Amino acid sequence: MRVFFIGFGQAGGKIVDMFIEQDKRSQTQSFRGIAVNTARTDLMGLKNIELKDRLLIGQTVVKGHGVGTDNVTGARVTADEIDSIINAIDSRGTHDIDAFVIVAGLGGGTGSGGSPVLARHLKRIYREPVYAIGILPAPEEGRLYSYNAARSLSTLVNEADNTFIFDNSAWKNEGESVKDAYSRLNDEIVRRFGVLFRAGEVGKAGVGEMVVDSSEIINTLRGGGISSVGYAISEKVNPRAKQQSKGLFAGLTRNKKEKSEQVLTGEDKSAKIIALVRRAMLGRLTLPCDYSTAERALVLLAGPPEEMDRKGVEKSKSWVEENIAGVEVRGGDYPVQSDYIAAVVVLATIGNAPRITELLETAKSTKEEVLKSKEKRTTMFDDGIEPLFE
Ligand SMILES: Nc1nc2c(ncn2[C@@H]2O[C@H](COP(=O)(O)OP(=O)(O)O)[C@@H](O)[C@H]2O)c(=O)[nH]1
Ligand SMILES: [Mg+2]
Repeated sequence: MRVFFIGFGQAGGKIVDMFIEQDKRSQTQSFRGIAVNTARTDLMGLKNIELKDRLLIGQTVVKGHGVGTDNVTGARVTADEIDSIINAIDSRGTHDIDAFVIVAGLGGGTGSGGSPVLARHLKRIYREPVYAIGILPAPEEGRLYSYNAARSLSTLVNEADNTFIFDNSAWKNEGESVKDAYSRLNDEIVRRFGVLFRAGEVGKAGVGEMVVDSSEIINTLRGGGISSVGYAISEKVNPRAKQQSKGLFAGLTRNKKEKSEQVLTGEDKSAKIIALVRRAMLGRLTLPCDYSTAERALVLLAGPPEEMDRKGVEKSKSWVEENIAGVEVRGGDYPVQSDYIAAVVVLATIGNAPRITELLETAKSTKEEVLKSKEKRTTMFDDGIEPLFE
């Protein structure tokens, strides 16, 4: 699918920059992207998005210094300057794209406030679906971040056609700070969504047996709400490449297992694919959630054409269907020149995710406390003394 990415705020910009980098190296060029921010330095730090595609907004309000964690200001400057954002998108070209994807960290200010506003306008102007990848803050970032994320997400789900969630707290390691984890987390994000959004594009490795086109991705996502993505990668499947990569030891390492891999039967191939899809769905999801509440699903397999197997794909689709709430499971394969098979499972329109419930509860109690402390501040001076002026 051909995707137009908009990276909003610092996290969003960095991640879209990585999608563009990945696309340059890929066998199909199917991504384009711009970055929007209120902070000049964040835009300067990008590497792959062209300079003319980096848009600074809110200059009259924050003078290029960013809105901090004030997402209300983030939303306001986005609304005020929506025409220049749309102009930047139009000048990059939209006639051949299949979808827009807005990427943002929901806990901060610019991306948190700006992305719901942008989603609304994109939907008003273009016919293509508008998706979002929203990143949830870790609780250790403080309650303001959770509060911002809850407000942003509640708005975003109503504006975007579907919102994929990536939860920073589920992905950072014990004892590791969120900041130290960023680059590893971003790799995980770009790897998963790169496979998903590139589905259906025809590269050098030819056309798959069961091709997934963009309309199938779009149909999977049409229930709206929030979605989560699972991913798994196989061991090296190409014995010749394995041999080469081992250099000096190549001749010595041809053990039984490798030999048997060269004569994989259909049964083996399909078992391998089913196992991989199971690992993708039962492993760590971008948003840990109860997969049995998903309304729809999409199963994607990317790998060398000789490793693909129609029966394996069909069987794994049935397995996913038995495990989710709905009955609509789409899927297929797409060939890439690679030594690995990657499986992506999209769990679309999730009914229950404890992390989201927790986030909304934190936000509610934070709001009540903010209101109470405001009350205290005003009652302290509320003892009948006349102010000098009103
Ligand atoms: N996964 C990931 N999260 C990030 C990254 N940078 C910032 N965040 C998170 O995104 C949220 C918003 O931060 P930021 O993007 O700086 O805010 P903004 O620039 O005002 O939109 C916070 O919860 C950060 O922890 C990043 O590179 N990767
Ligand atoms: Mg920041």
